[in-house]
Amino acid sequence: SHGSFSWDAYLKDTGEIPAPQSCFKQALVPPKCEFKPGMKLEASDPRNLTSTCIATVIGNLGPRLRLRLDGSDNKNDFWRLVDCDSLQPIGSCEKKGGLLQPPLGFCKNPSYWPMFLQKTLNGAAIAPDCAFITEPPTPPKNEFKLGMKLEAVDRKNPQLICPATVGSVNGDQIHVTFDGWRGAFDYWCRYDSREIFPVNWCALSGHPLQPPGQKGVSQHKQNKQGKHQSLTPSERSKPPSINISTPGYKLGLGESSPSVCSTLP
Ligand code: MLZ
Repeated sequence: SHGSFSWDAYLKDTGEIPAPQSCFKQALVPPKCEFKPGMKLEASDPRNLTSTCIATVIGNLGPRLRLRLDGSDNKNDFWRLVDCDSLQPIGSCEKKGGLLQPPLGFCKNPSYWPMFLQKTLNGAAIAPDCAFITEPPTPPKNEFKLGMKLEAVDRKNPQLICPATVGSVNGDQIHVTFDGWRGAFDYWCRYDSREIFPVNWCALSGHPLQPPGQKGVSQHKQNKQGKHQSLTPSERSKPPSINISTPGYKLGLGESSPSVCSTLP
């Protein structure tokens, strides 16, 4: 229903096969989004996973939320599925005996945090408990095979989900390669990443799906085994031992100067 791209014709055309649903840590039926823009919730800070912060829903695409940490700037928005365990209702942290933390890069003096927190929550729209969906189970092992098709978040443009192919498998990691692009957007992730989805997930969830790129399309059509020869041998060889690309974390200003941040809009 979004755009003109159809998996059906594309898969027939190329003779390639979708990765089975059982490969993915995703619900059989994509969850509904009960969050509305402006609602507040608790989220773990993508730049500091041990701390729980207040976040505001900026928007959503289907069941994916665009979130901003209160007290952070508008350059560090991140995306989470509504069935993600790192999201919880306001009050959950306190119930567990924890304390809400300012985000990394808090835009005010740390001594102002308690007052900031009080003012932030006073009169705020609070996301209802029913909006938080239990995370789906993790598949017991990596069942992805070379050449299988999927839909994947473009981490450089994290609002986008795009047609992709498993370019390599190494232990618990898979190499996500984007169809019709030359490799600049490709990445390694764990098989149980929440950023990869079965074919037709976007259509089922109401999320837009980008069409494949136009780079090397003729090569792609010759390539019925799903081998992606646009990658260099070194790109294909090994996953990184540590994943330094924390979702939602844009490298840039402010890391070493947490007392400074840009003005909120
Ligand atoms: N504006 C960007 C979008 C690229 C999206 C690629 N997704 C795999 C460009 O055209 O470079």
